[in-house]
Amino acid sequence: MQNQMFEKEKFIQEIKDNVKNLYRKTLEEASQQEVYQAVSQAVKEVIIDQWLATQKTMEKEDPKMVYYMSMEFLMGRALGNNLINLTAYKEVKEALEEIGFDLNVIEDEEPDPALGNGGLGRLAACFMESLSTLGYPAYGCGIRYRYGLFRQKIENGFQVEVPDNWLKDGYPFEMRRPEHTFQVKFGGYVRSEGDPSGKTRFIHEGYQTVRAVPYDMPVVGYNNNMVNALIAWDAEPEEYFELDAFDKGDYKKAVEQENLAKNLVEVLYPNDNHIQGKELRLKQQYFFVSASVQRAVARYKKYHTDLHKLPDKVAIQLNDTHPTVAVAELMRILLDEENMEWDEAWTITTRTCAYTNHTIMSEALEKWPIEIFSRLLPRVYQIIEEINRRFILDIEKKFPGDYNKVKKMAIIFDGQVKMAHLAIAAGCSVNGVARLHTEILKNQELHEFYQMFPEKFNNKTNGITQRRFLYHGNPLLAEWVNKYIGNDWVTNLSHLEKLAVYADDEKAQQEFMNIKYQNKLRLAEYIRKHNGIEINPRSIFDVQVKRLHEYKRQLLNILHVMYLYNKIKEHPEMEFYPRTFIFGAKAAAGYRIAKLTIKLINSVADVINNDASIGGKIKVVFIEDYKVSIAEQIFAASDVSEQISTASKEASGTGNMKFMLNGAVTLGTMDGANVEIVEEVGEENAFIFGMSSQEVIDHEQKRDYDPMQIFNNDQDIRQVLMQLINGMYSRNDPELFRPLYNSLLNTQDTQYADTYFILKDFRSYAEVQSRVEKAYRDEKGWAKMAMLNTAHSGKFTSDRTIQQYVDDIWHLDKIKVETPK
Ligand code: 26Q
Repeated sequence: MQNQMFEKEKFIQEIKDNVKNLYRKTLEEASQQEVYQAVSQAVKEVIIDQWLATQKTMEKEDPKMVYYMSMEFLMGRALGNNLINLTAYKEVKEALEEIGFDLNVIEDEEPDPALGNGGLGRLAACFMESLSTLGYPAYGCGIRYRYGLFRQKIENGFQVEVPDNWLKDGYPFEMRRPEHTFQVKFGGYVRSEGDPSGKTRFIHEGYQTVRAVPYDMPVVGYNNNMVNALIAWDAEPEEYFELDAFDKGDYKKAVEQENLAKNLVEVLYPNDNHIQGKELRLKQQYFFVSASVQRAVARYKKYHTDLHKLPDKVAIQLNDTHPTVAVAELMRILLDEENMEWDEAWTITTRTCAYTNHTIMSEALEKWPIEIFSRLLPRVYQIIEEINRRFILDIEKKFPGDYNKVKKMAIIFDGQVKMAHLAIAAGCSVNGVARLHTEILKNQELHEFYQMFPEKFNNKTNGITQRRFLYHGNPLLAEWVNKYIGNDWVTNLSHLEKLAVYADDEKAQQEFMNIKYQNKLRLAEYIRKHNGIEINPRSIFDVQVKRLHEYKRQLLNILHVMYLYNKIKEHPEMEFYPRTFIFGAKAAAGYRIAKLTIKLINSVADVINNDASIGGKIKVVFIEDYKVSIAEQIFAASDVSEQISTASKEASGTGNMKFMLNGAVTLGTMDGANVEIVEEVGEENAFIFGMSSQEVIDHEQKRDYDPMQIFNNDQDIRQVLMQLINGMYSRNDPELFRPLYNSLLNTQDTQYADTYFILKDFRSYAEVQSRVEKAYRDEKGWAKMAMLNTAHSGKFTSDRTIQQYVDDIWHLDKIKVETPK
């Protein structure tokens, strides 16, 4: 490799110097954490040279940039991936070995920055990495939460949330950039006055302000000297001397302003696919959006004078509706600060902004009460009212006399501001995140909008970065792939296709399965250490890791485990291939049914794992605190990838792609991107079950599904459900799991029983699970299937996804950064 930047002796000396300068210690005295900090500093220096070179190139070439706005960036650890992308991983590993350190152990010293919940946040992180690797200029814009997603502890089988103080030892891969501070204003009122030209001006007064101070985190491209920035905004109170309210004796306001800043960025909301309409959340949204839009406009004005051409240099992508207030903020700046006319400002805004939808779950559609919105953001609200007024005229023009359409589509209706409607009206593009999802948006959820703006709708099937989820997470497999087909796959994943010719090659099969076995040993060791459970590395590793949500149906999985356990107890002589069911999931702190499902999984694990009579045929493991770093190891070690959401509910899924890349076989429904995975790998290399999305939608519309009939007619299902309420898994409190039982059988006030069709799909799930077992007994057949999954996973790189965003929406040009001297 061409790495003079990591020349071994020099690098070792630098680590020694860093330890000395940072901690006044010698290497021998330094802790692992201190060595991690010292190594990271050394790596950061190299990155900064490339960062400067990238900046220079951008100044010279003046390319168009995308601002990817997201409330969440689930970056995962930086050190290892930065080394990989600097093509210095091996060199640094060797250098560290020479001075007695293990890079893997050093990497474990880094906290996982968990500034995201799950899929949406991790997608943003993969996108940033692909943008840099492909050489596209981009800023990620988000919030520097003091506390990321909670750490999960399991106590007595229950989830307990512990604060995630990720900044406590200092985070080496960030840079405070106070020179890019902006003011963000909240509250107050709007006064209008006519100026001499006769134009009405709107003046915002009596507001509170917060200073938005950015911390830039480098996002290193693979082997191309390109470094983009993730701008993570911190909030600081306005300094006292600027606070004239304080001089006027308004002590209360001064304290309020200080508290506002402190609370704003305190913590990430731990909800995933579920809205909590909290005022503070709206404050967070406007805070980072306003700062980001101001920065984008300021940067543009540094090099250009004509704001009408903003869309030639700036694209703003809204990661779901959470940053949608950006469209109104851009309008505000153009109208109030740049004195533009409405139509000019509107043309610029709509050409600049684009919206990605990540869900059709109705409880995740963002709406804000007018009362909160107008009080917190009075001027922005006025602008949204005007957008709405004009939009309603357009609706009436498109659907004359159809008041129902206005009702359904208006941005402000029934006392609420509907963020998705605003995003669709004010953007040039609306995209779903998998083909099926986009079709459902067009034909069902957003059908009226599709009729009105067919040209805006497009699909961008999600992807993942192979640099993290194969190269870094599964080094043995990465090596093996290199041996067979070279390493072009690192930047062009479609090359994996070349592995297909080895699928029948016995030697290749053995090597492939042996690597899987080594990875299973690594995970088994982790589980032994963290859970105190011994698992059989020769068993089938059957894995479901993702956020806990009813629609994802972890409950279906664990009910099926209970069913298998009953079968084995009834027929001890029955042939049964040993299986380890592995779960990992965090539940939103206030999501009662989700938390109870975690308890059920742990209770079932307790009973089954300690029942010597079944001879270890089944083990159940709940991995505590599922997060990006352990995820990488889990994908590498999995045989079966559980993707079992109720069809139509999972917009895409991205975990499904990470498993596939690592040679795990999908067991899933025809939902989200599973559909496209099956298309790529072939039906014979996946295990598909359950209702189709159309069947689900039909039942939902007809409201004709009755789970009680299944309960009454299927004795195995009945037995399992009775075990939820007879104390079999909750000896001391037989009623503990009653809410789960009720969720499946009792019609609730607002919901139907078994909203997610668990009983309806149970038989089909059990049947496909028994086919998995049969298939696994055929060692060669399974090896072939697993290998073909890796071979056909090329489509699911985020490089492909990003290229499609660039081609269809952003229209960026690549830049080429020369190696810094
Ligand atoms: C909104 C308001 C208040 C509090 C929280 C939220 C909130 C936060 C996070 C709402 C939704 C989310 C996250 C959604 C999410 O992760 N969606 C997933 O996005 C993935 C990437 O596109 C898809 O693969 C998944 O299918 C989808 O569920």
